[in-house]
Amino acid sequence: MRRTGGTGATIPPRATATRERPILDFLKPRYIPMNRRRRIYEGKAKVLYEGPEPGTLIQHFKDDATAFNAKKHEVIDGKGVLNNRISEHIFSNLNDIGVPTHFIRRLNMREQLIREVEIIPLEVVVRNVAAGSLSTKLGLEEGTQLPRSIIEFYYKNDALNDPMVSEEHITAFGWATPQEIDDIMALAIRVNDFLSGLFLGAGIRLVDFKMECGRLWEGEMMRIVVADEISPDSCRLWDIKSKDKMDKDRFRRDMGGLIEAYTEVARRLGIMGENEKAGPAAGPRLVQ
Ligand code: AIR
Ligand code: ASP
Repeated sequence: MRRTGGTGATIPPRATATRERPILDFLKPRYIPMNRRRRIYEGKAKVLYEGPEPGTLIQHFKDDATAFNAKKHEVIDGKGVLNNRISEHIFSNLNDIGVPTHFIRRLNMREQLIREVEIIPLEVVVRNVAAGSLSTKLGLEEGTQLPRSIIEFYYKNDALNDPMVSEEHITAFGWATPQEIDDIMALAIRVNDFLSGLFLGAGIRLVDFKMECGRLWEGEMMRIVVADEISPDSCRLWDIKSKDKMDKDRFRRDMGGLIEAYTEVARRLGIMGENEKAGPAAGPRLVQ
């Protein structure tokens, strides 16, 4: 497997002779080097590793960008780091306003600790403005404001190219129950309202986004939570004034400038450290 650039987890030096460890040493928490961790799942842009405690996983953001069901693939240095930070910001805000998510905390530049959930095999897309596949399908000009927000479901299946499905398909094939669909739609609306406001405050229009949900088991109880990631890879974000694209369409449509756009999203959300706001015009800085 390709190793990502130098920004991955740093591996602290390990005790050399295992046999010399004092008894009970195993009780101490310790880092598990990346290559020793059990890999649970590898997707196109992320890897999931076994977490430090039962019921947790580590979500690792790669630099890989794919489009059109991985027919187009490129490694874009730094994308994983930006998506990790942006997704952390969004998920921790969602947790704070009482929208349940799988997110626990960010661990390092590329990784976050998450709760293990049973992923529901649906991509839930919420649209506010016509763009992408909706524009193509219905012949709507990109940028047309929709009469109301529209929720769509796609069946997560690469071999089938993630086909759009209806609630009828979802319940008939047992991917989710009618009650779960209600919960997913209620979550999708709350996430859309929150994200629209968050981005509006940063001078960005939330055109549409994709989210995934999972079942979180707590003893006998189960609830639906927001899972996966929410980042410029999974949203369409347009600058309000210039209408510039600040999302993965820059890659899909060969426009270039993806890292610059994602960095600008992070900067406007106020999540880049003071030192990362490069340039002499950045104003006074905090002395650290
Ligand atoms: N999306 C869908 N599958 C993967 C992703 N990331 C997101 C797109 C876009 C929205 O879902 O990034 O924000 C709708 O995509 P489309 O292609 O159906 O118009
Ligand atoms: N998620 C990708 C896209 O938005 C599809 C893929 O990875 O193939 O185009």
